[in-house]
Amino acid sequence: MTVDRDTRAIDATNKSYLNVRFVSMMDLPEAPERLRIVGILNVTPDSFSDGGRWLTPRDAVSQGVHMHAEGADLIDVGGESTRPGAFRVSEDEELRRILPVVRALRQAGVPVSVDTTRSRVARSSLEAGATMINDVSGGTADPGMASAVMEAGCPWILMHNRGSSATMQALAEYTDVVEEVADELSRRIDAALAAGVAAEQIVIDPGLGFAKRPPHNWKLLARIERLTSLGFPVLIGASRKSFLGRLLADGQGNTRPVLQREDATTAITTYAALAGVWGVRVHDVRASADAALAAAAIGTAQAG
Ligand code: PMM
Repeated sequence: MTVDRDTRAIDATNKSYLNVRFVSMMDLPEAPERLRIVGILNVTPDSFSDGGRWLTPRDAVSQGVHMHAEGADLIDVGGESTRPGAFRVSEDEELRRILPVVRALRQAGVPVSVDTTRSRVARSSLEAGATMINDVSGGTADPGMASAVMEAGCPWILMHNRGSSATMQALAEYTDVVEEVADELSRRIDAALAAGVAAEQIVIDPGLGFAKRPPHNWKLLARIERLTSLGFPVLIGASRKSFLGRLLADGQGNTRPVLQREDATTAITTYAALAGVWGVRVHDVRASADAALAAAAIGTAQAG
């Protein structure tokens, strides 16, 4: 198979690749010798940290360009909040929010990932130039998602979750969270492979905060090698999440406000880099990009 990445046309077997950008891990920005940084860009009114901040395409695009300049390898654009209890938006509304941003970021030369659980949104985003699909349902929300990413050949983040945003917190019951998340992710990987998705397309994510309580998140971080040993790149999304707010609570038990959880986020980025994780999904790109570089420098010095 030959791939013409500029025209997006593909001289493929008999698959319907035409007009769909064929991307693979190789198409991600030049593999850095460090942890990858995925910058978060929620074009939603209600995401817990940046909700409502980048509502106009213009603001969203300038924030995406800014994060890219600060060291983000990809910008993850989301048009629907995934926080527990969030209301679902229609597909059309999700597309209306994200497509202009995806197109403009691509035009600005910024690699884009799209945070969606819907195959129609994924397909349209890939046609608009997205490089990667970030699916917080791990492929379970929409049976058409596997064929959408298979046809595009793009990287696909399979995140661990249980239930929906309405039910996930009630499903945060585990006997051994690390083994259960590893098993459930393995099943999602098997389903993706059975649907024809290539192993090279798959990235896995423990889904911190999704059907997980704080001790579950800490256990998953502590034993992250159980997930890296599955043989797929691992992405971690800890940025500003409520388990960090609880960790940093004041003497009265008030959780640390969202925007004051950055240093703890950066500590987790450093840990992730040293633990062989592939990437982190963060709001404050500069701090995590610097931490990733410092960790990589230590790694280089150890090797030399
Ligand atoms: N967390 C959120 C949204 N999307 N995607 C992946 N792959 N991993 C995550 O941990 C994750 C995600 C929720 O955080 P946000 O509201 O700040 O985007």
